[in-house]
Amino acid sequence: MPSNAEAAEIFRNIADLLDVLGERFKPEAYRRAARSIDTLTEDLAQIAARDELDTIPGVGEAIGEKIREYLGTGHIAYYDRLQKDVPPGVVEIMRLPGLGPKTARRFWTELGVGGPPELSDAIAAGRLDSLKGFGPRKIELIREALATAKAVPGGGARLPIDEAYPTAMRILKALRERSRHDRVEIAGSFRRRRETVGDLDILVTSDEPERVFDTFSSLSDIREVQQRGTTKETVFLKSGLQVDLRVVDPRSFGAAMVYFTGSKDHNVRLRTIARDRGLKVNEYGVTRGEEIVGGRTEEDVYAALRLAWIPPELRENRGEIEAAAQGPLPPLVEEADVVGDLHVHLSSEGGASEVDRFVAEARRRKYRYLGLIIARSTAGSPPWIADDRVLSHLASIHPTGLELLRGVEIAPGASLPTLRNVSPEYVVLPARDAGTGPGPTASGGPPIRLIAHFSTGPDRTVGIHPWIERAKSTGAAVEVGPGMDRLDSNAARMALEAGVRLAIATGLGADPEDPTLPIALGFARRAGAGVSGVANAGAAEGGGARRSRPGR
Ligand code: DGT
Ligand code: CA
Ligand code: CA
Repeated sequence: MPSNAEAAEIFRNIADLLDVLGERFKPEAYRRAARSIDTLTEDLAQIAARDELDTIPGVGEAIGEKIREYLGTGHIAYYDRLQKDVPPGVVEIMRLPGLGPKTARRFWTELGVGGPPELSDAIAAGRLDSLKGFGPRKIELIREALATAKAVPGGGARLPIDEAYPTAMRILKALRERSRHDRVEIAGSFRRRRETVGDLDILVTSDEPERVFDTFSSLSDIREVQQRGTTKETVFLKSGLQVDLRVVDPRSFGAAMVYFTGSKDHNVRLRTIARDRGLKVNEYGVTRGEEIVGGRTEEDVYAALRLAWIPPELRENRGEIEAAAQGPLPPLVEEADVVGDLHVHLSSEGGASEVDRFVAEARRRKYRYLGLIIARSTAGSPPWIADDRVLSHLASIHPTGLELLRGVEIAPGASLPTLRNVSPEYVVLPARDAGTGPGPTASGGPPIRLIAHFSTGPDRTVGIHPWIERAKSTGAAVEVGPGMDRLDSNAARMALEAGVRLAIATGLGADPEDPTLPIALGFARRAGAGVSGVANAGAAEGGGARRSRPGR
C-alpha cells in the first residue's frame, strides 16, 4: 500500500535519474517535494482526499498529479520510464559512496561506462586520468569505493553491526535520559541485527519534536545535522554513520516500528496480506476504510492482519509471515537463557585476580558454568600454558552455584600439551587452519565441545561445511557472534539445519560496552535458534516468562 516514505523515496530517485540524464532544474524540484513529504504528519492519501496536495510546499500541479497516480496505482509511469532510460549499472555507480548522479553521468556520457565493472576497467586503463576534475586522489577514492561495494554483499558503505552498536547504545541512552518523551527505540536493520547496517533509524514518541531534535543535535557523537524537518532529522555521526531520527504519534508507534524495522521485503509482503484481507497498512496504522484497526503497538498491527507477532530478527520475508499466519512462532533464545561460556581466554599477565574477575562476572550473570582456557597449542610451536599460581588458585576456589571447567584449545595437527596436576575437561578446536591434520583427541583425551576461531572472509558461509561436519561427528557446538572469526547468522542457520548446536559468544571478561553478547544473541535469533539449538542456553528460572518486545 502507498506510504509517504515510499513516495518521498520515489521522488528522490526521480531526482537522481534526472540528474544522470542531465536535466537542470527538475531534480531540485523533486527533491524539494520529497523533503516536504518526509516531514508531513499526515497520510498523503488523506490530504489528497481533501484535494489539498497543492498546499504541500514544493508540490505543484505536475508533482501533485504524480502523487495521485501513485496513491491510485502504487506506481508512477514517469518513474518507470526514467528507469528504462538509465542503465541499472549507471545507477549503481551513482550510489557508490562519494559519487553521485552528476559523476555517474560523466562516466556514462564521456567514457561510455555503464556499470561498476566497466568503471574498474576504465580506472585500470588510465582512462579517468584524461577526465577534467579527476586527480589521482579522487581516482583512488573511487577505486576504494568500488572495492568496498564488491566486498560487502548488498554493496555500499555498510558498517559491521558490532562497530555501530556502542554508539547506537550511547545515543539511545542519552535520548532516553535527556528528554521527556515516552518511547525511544532503534528500528531498521540494527533492530533486525543484520550483520551490517547502512544507517541507524531511531523512533521517538513526543509531542515536542523540536525539543527531541535539539537534544539529539547536541549529542557529542554527532558531526553534522544534514537535514531537519518537522518530524524527521538526519545527522551524520563522527564515524560517518548516518542516523535518521523520526518523531511519531504514540497512537502510531507500533505501526511506525513495524514499518521502519522493515525489512523492505517483509513490509511488501505485509501490505499484500493486508490487501488480501481488505485492509491497508502503512507507518501510521492499519485501516479498514476510514476505520483505524491497529497501530499503537506492534502486536496490534500484526494482530489486525491476523498474524502472530514476529521477532524483528526474522523479518526478512523468508517464510516468517506465512508461519505467523498459522499461530505463534516458536520462541527464540533470549539473553536470560544463556547459562555459561566455555570459551573464556585467560591472559598471560592476568594472574589470579583475572580468574576472580571472570568468576565474579559469571556469578553476576547467574551462569551455571564457566569454562576457562588454561592452555593452547598450535602445530609447530611450543604450547602456551597458564601460570602455575593461576592453576592452583583455580583449583582452590569453589564458587557457589558456578561450576568451573578447564579447557584447552588445540589446533588441527597439534596435540594435547602435558599438564602437571590438572586434567582439562574439554577441548576447543580452533578452525583456523582447515585441512592441516586430523586434529586433537583422535583417540582418548577430553572431548571436543566447541569449534571456534573460524578463518572466514566477508562471506562467512564459505569454507564452513567441513567444520559443520566435524561438529556433527563430535557433538561439538559452533561459536556464533560478531567478528570475522565467528559465525554470522547465515553460517549459523546452516549449522542449525545440519542439526549442530550453536554456542553464543558472551564477551565475558570484556568491558561493559562490549557488544559481543547482544550481537551474538541477535545472530543466533536471526538464524532461528530456540533454547534447544544453543549449547550454552538452558531454561533458566523464570526464563522465557518475560519476553522483551520494544514495539509493545
Ligand atoms: P540499512 O539501513 O541499509 O542497513 O537497512 P534498513 O533495513 O535499516 O533500511 P532503511 O534504513 O533504508 O529503512 C528502514 C526501514 O524502513 C526498512 O527496513 C523498511 C522501511 N523502508 C524504508 N524505505 C522504504 C521504501 O521505500 N519502501 C518500503 N516498503 N519500505 C521502506
Ligand atoms: Ca537503516
Ligand atoms: Ca534510514
